[in-house]
Amino acid sequence: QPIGVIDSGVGGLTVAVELMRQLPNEKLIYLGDTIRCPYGPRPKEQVKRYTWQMVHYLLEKNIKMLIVACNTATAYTLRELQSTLSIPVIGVIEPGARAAIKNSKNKQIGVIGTEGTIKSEAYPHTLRTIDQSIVVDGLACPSFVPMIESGVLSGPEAEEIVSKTLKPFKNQKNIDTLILGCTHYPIIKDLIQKEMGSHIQVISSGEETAREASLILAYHRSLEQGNRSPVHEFYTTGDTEKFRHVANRWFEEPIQVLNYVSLDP
Ligand code: DGN
Repeated sequence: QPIGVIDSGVGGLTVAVELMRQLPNEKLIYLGDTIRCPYGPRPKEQVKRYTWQMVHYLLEKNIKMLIVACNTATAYTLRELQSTLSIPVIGVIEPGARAAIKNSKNKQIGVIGTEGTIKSEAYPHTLRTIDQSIVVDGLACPSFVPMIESGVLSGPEAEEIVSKTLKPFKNQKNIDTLILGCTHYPIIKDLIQKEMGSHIQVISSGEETAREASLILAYHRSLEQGNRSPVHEFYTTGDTEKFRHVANRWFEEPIQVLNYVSLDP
């Protein structure tokens, strides 16, 4: 069975790459809602509806796990998906938050994302659930996703947009770690890193999300192995029909495998 991955567009590919690297034997089915991208400025209810539409499409494809590789959709829909679906559902916010906390020394963490993600306060909430003393600064970068979806990934235009947008964060905040709270942003990570300076550690959630997916898969595999009823094998050196006749009266379930075996005297 495949793993389903959804995003509002190409951003989730940054997570898909990590999934493919860490889980080379798992098949992915990716759905990017490119035509309705960006999700960032859309109202919560609309993002939820679009997300559910993508999820229903992938459920038809019989996925065994869902990765919501979009921070905006994760912020608005993760809990609902997790409590409704019978398959494991993983979002990108918690893994990203964990990675940032692991990295930060001064406990001052910056988050950049879509307006929706920043407004939802999902990152400050998640970060402080893990460690109450974390100080979080958020900044919405609404121009990044349309720029990336249109294929502008480097050059003077991209540099100018990135520099203008990140200005409020540069040199004014004491953060030592910056979470890319939008799965599109790792695509322009180099530009962001250059703008912020090398003293800031820039964190993408892809790697940590893929690690969580592989842990959950391993756990489910071990559960399956534990629960699968063993198929017993019965052999007789005598008449198999007579043996089966007695066995089937004695056992509640008919015996599946019954073979004649000849042993050396
Ligand atoms: N990749 C989406 C996210 O992580 O939030 C981008 C959202 C958007 O569509 N603007």
